[in-house]
Amino acid sequence: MAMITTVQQHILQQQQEQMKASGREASGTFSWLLSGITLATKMIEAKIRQAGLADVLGAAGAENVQGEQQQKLDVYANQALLHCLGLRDSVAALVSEEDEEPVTFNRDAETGKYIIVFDPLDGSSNIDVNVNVGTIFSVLRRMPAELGTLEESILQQGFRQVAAGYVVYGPSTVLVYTTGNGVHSFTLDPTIGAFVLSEEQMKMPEQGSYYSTNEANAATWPEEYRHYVALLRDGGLGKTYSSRYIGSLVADFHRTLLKGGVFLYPPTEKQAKGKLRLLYEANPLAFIAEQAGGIATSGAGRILDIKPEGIHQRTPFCVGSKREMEALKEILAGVATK
Ligand code: P6P
Repeated sequence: MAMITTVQQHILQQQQEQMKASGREASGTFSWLLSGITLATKMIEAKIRQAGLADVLGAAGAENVQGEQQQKLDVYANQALLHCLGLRDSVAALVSEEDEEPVTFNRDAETGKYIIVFDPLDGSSNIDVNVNVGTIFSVLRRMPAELGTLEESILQQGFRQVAAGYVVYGPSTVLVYTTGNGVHSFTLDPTIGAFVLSEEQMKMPEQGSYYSTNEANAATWPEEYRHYVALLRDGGLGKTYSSRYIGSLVADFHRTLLKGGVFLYPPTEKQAKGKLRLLYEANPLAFIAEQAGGIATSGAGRILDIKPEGIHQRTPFCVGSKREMEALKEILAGVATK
């Protein structure tokens, strides 16, 4: 029987290697924490597979803090993550796209060392048309009390993330994560209910052949973005491009990670600060992109350097292969691309 590596084993190996390098014993706390996330995503996956059968389709009637119609699966996904992670005593706070305020646990700083930020079910409006949706998560370490409050720990810059990942619920269910030591992917094997290693040290191609953006907004983008997309279309980067836009961030990002190219959500007239959320969409995906050799920018600078002001803050979000992103940064810096 071919040897399999589950995500639990992989995380423990990662921790042991990182601890060996630092001379400290892997505490296992971190892998126990991530097992809470993977358990919740398996519960979400099971519920999604039932969608359309058990009447989980359609709005739950409630509205979330974003003023969006909550789909029943949104509510379920949020509850699953809050439940599975709330039981981990290493969690100091949970921040969800679905909740206005963080859920905090009054654990002392020694025990409650981690903050988990997540979008429980991104792209949920696609559920009713059976399009891929995803869960995105980001893990921050709580700062020592003398360096900052729990609130300040939640608003740390993205380069301080200790882990980030997502699960894309599609034809298969794939988990991708990084703890800062490369990007690794796992495929859920429903026969054993485990995420099994499919690829280690994933690298985004230097250049791809897709650009991914909602071109209906092009008229109100800053001019540089229209110029950039025209450059891609006109073969200015030495390749012909095809357009792929699923309208589900995790699916569009996952394709960009595997195939290269670029995903753009620039500022628009309706969303002058961008539409996507910094803490639980842009930051985790930017961490993964950089770990895979890609680049992620807000247009004004590196996503991971942005100092968050609020937990639901939005940002323009452009992410992808080195070649495409360097060309974008040149145009945004006002330097014409050669
Ligand atoms: P638009 C889905 O609602 C979402 O939050 C992301 O998953 C997706 O990338 C984006 O919005 C799509 O936004 O404005 O192009 O429909």
